[in-house]
Amino acid sequence: MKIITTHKGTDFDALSSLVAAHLLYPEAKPVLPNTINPNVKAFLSIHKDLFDFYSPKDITLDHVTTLIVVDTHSWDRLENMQVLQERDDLEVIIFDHHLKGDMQSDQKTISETGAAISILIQEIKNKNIFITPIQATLFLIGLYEDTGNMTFPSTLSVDAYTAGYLLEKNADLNIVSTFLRQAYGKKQKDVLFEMIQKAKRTEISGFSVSIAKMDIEGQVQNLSMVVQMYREIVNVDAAFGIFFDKERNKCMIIGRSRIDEINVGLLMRNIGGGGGHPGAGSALLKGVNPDIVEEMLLELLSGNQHTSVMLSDLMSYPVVTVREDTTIEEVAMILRDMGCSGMPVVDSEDHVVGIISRRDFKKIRKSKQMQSPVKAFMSQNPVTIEHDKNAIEAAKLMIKHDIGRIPVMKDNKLIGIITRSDAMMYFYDLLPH
Ligand SMILES: [Mn+2]
Repeated sequence: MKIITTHKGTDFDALSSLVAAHLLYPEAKPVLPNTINPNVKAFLSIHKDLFDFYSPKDITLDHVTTLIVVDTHSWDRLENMQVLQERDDLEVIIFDHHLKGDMQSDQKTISETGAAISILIQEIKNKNIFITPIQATLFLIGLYEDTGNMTFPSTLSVDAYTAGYLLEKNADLNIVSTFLRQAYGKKQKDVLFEMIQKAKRTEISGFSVSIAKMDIEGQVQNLSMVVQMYREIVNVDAAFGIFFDKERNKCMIIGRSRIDEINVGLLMRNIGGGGGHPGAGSALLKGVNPDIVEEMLLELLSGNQHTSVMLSDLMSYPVVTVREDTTIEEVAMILRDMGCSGMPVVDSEDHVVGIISRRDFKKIRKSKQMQSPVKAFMSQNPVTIEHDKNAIEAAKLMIKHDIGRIPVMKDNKLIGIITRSDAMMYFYDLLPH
C-alpha cells in the first residue's frame, strides 16, 4: 500500500501539497493528520465531501510499502508514523521546501521555494494533469498563505508562476481571501481587542493617528496584520502598535498609514528600524522603554519635517536650461556633454515654457531642421510640481503623463528637477540615512 502524508498542525500549504501529491499518485491513500490548523478545519468543514482523507489510525502501517511525504521530511513532524523509521524496505518519496529534515529517501524533490505547493504544481504541469477549479483554489490558498501573498522574502519566481498557472486553471480569489483572512487566530484576536481597549486617538497636523502600547508574551505571528486591522477598525489615517516583550526586553513597533503625508517607512528608520515603505514599516528595538518609543513617535509625527521627504531634498539642482531660441543642434550638443536625456526650456524671463528630451528629436526629419529653434520641437506646457510636494506625488505624475523628469517650482521659479531615478532612490530606500 502507498500512502501520502504531511506534517502535524497541517496548514494550507501542507493540505494543498497533500491533495496535489494525490493527483500525482492516485493509487496512494492520502493521510491527513488529526491536528490541523483552525482555518484548514474551517475550509474542510465546507469542502469535506470533495476530499477523501484517511486518518493515521485508519492505516495499518505494516502494509505500507511506499511513504510519500510533502511539506516536511522530519519524522517527528509526522503523526503516528514513527514505527516506519525502522523499516529498511520502505520506499520514501519527498516533496519539500524545507532544507532541514532527517528522513532518508529514494526520490526527493527539495527546493527552497516559498511554498511546497509550487514544487508539486510544477510536476503536475509537466505531466499535464487536469486540475479542477476547486483544487486550483485550494492550491492557491496554500501558496498565498506560505508566501504571505507573495510578499515574504522567501518567495521565488516559481511561486509567482505557480500563482499564474492556478489562476489560469480558474482558482477563485473570492474563496481564497475568505479562508486566508482566518489566519487571524485567537492570539491575534486577543491582541487586537486589547489594542482597541487601550486605543488613544490624536490629531496631529490635521491627520488622525492612533498609537496602542501593550505587553506581549512570546512570539505572536502576524502582528502586522493585526495593526492593519486595528487601523481599519479605529478608522485613523495612521496607526502604530508598540509591543513590548518584557522577558526579552525587546520592543516591536509596527506602523500602517493610508496617506502619503505620513511615511511610516521613513518614520521607522528615524527611530532605528530599517526598510519598510511609505505605507507600512516596522522596527525591532532592544532595551528601550515603550513609553519613550511612544514619545519619539509623537514627536516625529508632529515635527513633520522628519516624517516626509520633500522634493527639495530629492531633486537635482542647479538645473541646466536652454532658451527657447537655442538651435536644436546646440541643444543636442549640450545634452550629449551633460550625459542626460532632457532639460527644461525657458523664455527670456526664465519661465519654463517646455521640455526638450531625446524623444522629441525623433520628430526631426531633415538635417536643416537642426538649425531650427528648440521651441519648434519641444513639448509645450510641461507638467511641473511645487517644491513642497513629496516623492509619491511626483511619481504619480510621472506615471500619469509618461514622463521621466519634472521641473520643481517655487514661487513660479524653477529651482530644480526631479527625475525618475531620484524618485526611485526614495522608493527603494537608497537614500543615505
Ligand atoms: Mn510549507
